[in-house]
Order: sequence, then C-alpha cells, then structure tokens
Amino acid sequence: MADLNLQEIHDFLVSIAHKAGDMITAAHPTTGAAGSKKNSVDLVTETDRAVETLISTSLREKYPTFSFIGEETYKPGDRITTAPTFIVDPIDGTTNFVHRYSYVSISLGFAVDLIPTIGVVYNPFTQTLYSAIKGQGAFLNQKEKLPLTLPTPLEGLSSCLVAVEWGSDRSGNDFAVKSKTFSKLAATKENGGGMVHGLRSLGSAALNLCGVASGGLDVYWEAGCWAWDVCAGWVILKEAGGIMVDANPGNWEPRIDERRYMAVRGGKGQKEVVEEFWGLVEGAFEVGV
Ligand code: LIP
Repeated sequence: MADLNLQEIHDFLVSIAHKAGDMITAAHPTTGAAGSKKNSVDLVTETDRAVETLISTSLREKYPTFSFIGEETYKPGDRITTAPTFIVDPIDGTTNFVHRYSYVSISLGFAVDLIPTIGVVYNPFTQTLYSAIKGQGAFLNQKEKLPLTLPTPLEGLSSCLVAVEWGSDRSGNDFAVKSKTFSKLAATKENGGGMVHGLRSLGSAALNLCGVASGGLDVYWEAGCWAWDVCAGWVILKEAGGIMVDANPGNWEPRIDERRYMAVRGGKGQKEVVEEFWGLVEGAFEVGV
C-alpha cells in the first residue's frame, strides 16, 4: 500500500461522485425507468447502468491496473481479491430513486488486501458528501470531522435508534430471521424484547453506515447486501470510531464480502450493545455462509 497515493485516489473518487451525482439528479424523475433483477422488488434503472459505466470508464482510464467490481456488472463467481480494487454501487437506494425519495447515494469504495481503505458516499439530492481514508479520519463535506459531536456512551440497546433493512428476499430462512428479530427488537423487556427507541428502514446501506458514523443512528443491522453496498461506508464508519461486526452472532471480524453486517457507532459500550443485540437475533442467516 506504501506506493499508493490514497489522497489522490480519494480526490478522484470525490470528483467522480459529483459527476455521477449530476447525472442522477438530471435523470430524476424522467429517465429512471425501472426494471427488476431477481424479483419484482429488486429494482434497477437505466440510470444505474449509465452511472456505473461513467464511473468504471473514468476509473479504468486513470487506474488501469486496479480491479473494479460494480453492482451492475458483477457476475456470480466474481471474487474480490487482495489487489487494489474499486468496489462501487452507482446508485445505492435504487428503490428510493425510483420512488423519488431522496435517500439515495453513490457509493465508491476502494479496498486493498480486502481491507476497506477509502470511502466516498455522496447523496446528490441533499448534496451531502461523506468521505474517509483509512487512518486519516472521516469527514462530512470534506470539512466537518465525524462524528459531528463527541459520542455519548451507549447506554444499552434499549437506548438505541436502530436501522434495519428488509432487502429484496421476501421468503425463506433469512426473511424469517429478519421478521422475527425486528419484532424482538421492538418488544418490551417483559416479553423478552429489546425495547429499542425505534427501528428505521430507509433503503440505502451506504447512507445507513454514514448515519451511524455521524452518530444519528446507533446501530445498523442487515444481511443480504453486498460489498458494494458497504465498502465505502465501512471506512467512514471505522474512521468515525464505529465498529463493524457480523449480523449473525459470534463473528467480530466479518469479511468485506461477508454479506451480513452490523455497525455500531463510536462511544463507550459498543461491545455490550453488540452482545445484547446478538442475544436477540432469532435464528441465523444463511446468506454468505
Ligand atoms: C440496496 C441496499 C439496501 C438493501 C437492499 C439493496 P441498491 O442497494 O442499500 O440497504 O436493503 O437489499 O441492496 O439495490 O439500492 O443498490
């Protein structure tokens, strides 16, 4: 990694994020015609594909020796290797984009040796940019350090605002694990629940991670999403003092392509919140196993 100019790569990703953002806001709302992939809720638009082409073309031209993995060109069996790799979601929050709900982002990650190393997440509708380089802190709009205020201690799961996502799998074991765990998190302590302050399901993994990094969300828990949904946000989360563990109980060090993730914001008591949360997970996810 010594010979990589991480700052230059970061700055280039920021410039691409802005270009991609212009494309997304110009497309909104007329050219987002939606199709679907594995089922009727796994949406993709012409804009997703066009934005990925813009991003991959720019990155391949500037960094021809680096690998590239993008949501819209991924093929089953493609693996992230230890090589320097751009890991990209052109529109994270496609369902929101289609519905014109402005919780949408471009997620540009860069991993080296399978470690998330640079992250740029940009919401072009709110013009909010989150970015980080490993070891150098995380920032909002390249100015304000994250988290935005000194993190207060986490006082147990029942004081937490928790982001969860339904994702696009709507049957089977993993759907059941999510459904039952959501109920358990919300239920009263007397009924064996977590009685969390609230559950939010906003539709962009990258922005959820940035929400945890910023400190507005305390926890984000999801299974089924992919490396391109989390790589960029992961760097931002960690640089802001947050931690990423497995959504299934027991694994403190998920791989970048684990497909099961739980993020907890910075502050004393992280480990305790993870353990309390794991104690409420109803069953175990099969995805990624
Ligand atoms: C989406 C994620 C969301 C998750 C969906 C999907 P997309 O990404 O960010 O959190 O629940 O399954 O992966 O499809 O909008 O790029």
